[in-house]
Amino acid sequence: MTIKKFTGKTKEEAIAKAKEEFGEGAVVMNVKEVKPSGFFQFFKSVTYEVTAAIEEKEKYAGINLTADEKIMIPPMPQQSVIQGNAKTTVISSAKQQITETAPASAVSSEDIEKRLENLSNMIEKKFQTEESKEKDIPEKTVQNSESFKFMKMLYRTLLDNEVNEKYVNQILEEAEKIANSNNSVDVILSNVYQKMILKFGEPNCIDIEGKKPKVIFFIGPTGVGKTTTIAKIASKYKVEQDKKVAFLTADTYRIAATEQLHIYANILDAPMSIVYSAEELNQAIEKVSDNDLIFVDTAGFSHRNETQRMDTKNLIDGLDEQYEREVFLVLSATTKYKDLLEIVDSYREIAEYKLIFTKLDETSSYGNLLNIRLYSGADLSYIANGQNVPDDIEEFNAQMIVKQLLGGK
Ligand SMILES: Nc1nc2c(ncn2[C@@H]2O[C@H](COP(=O)(O)OP(=O)(O)OP(=O)(O)O)[C@@H](O)[C@H]2O)c(=O)[nH]1
Ligand SMILES: [Mg+2]
Repeated sequence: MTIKKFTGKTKEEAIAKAKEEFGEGAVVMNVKEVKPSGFFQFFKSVTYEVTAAIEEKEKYAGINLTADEKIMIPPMPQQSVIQGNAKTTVISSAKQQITETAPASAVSSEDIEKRLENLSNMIEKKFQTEESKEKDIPEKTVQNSESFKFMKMLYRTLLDNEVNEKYVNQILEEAEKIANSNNSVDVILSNVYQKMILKFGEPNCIDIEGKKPKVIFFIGPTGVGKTTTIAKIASKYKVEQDKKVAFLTADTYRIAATEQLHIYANILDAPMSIVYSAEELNQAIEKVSDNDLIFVDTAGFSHRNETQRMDTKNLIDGLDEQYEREVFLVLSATTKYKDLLEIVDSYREIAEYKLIFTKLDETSSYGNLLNIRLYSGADLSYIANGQNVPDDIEEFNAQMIVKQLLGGK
């Protein structure tokens, strides 16, 4: 894995530079706002520093980020084996690993170190508790037993966070190769962290550069937050990026549903109309085709309701070919894993979608984000974490979620 920093006037510019050099497989590990300093700081603007990583090219090309993937962990360089000193801090071993695997041109990676340091404190505490329970392990097996206890602790933490056992096993199987090579827990931790970020992949949000107007459908079960999420996202693009937005709703099942979207449209001073069929959809789009983004709200329904499912499918399929479309499946992070599997399967028949998770504020276990990402193979895009429009939404951030899944705060 090669890690390097890129700077730009905006976060997007820095990421674009990373992609230019590393290609589309580049994974953003960290984004930092760099405030100007020094005497002339008031005349300088903020810059952004992005730390990006890339797997070795030939290996990355073969990686499929879906459930049955087999990610090959590059063998650790021999020097990074820290014999008999598993207590070495994450900082030093991660640093050692990074400097050994990165080319000479790569800059240092304090951001990753800082991130891992927090994790390391947490791990260290849990680890000491484990250790005190198993005091009578013979001296010479300490290195192995520490890796073993660490793996056990990791296993429990991921399961506690409701990562499905199948994926926990997959993650640990990968880490086991590192553990068996006598690496310290710190090296194992930094590898698991990086691999989990790769599994999540980059967020795939609305492509605002494409042809205009872009028609964006929001589909999903009842009450997951489709309408609220539309209002949040539309407002973000209108206010922050000066995009022209319009709303359409095909949710004609509930009287209150159209009223809800109407209120948001009024606040944003954006046009809104109701459509009953694909034909009406295309007519309505034509009327607001000078907008950049046209958000289409759909009725929430039980994924077992075949009629409503076909209605939504016909609506999306009926979109005139001249328009670019994106479809987002909105899911609540509080829904049970088993139900989520049925939902993603049944919605797959409607259209190819990207995932939005809502209600992260109502759960402390984010395992389903990884489970569903791996099960469906669909990209994650936004996450919503509260009822406030427009504030409680952000682009999916793999670093934050992986940290939480590994027990960090
Ligand atoms: N806590 C929390 N509540 C949310 C979030 N997103 C939406 N909600 C709430 O969930 C409820 C349902 O939201 P809607 O936007 O009406 O959901 P919907 O998917 O459009 O519902 P239907 O159109 O009936 O299928 C509302 O009370 C929202 O305020 C979130 O991220 N966190
Ligand atoms: Mg709704």
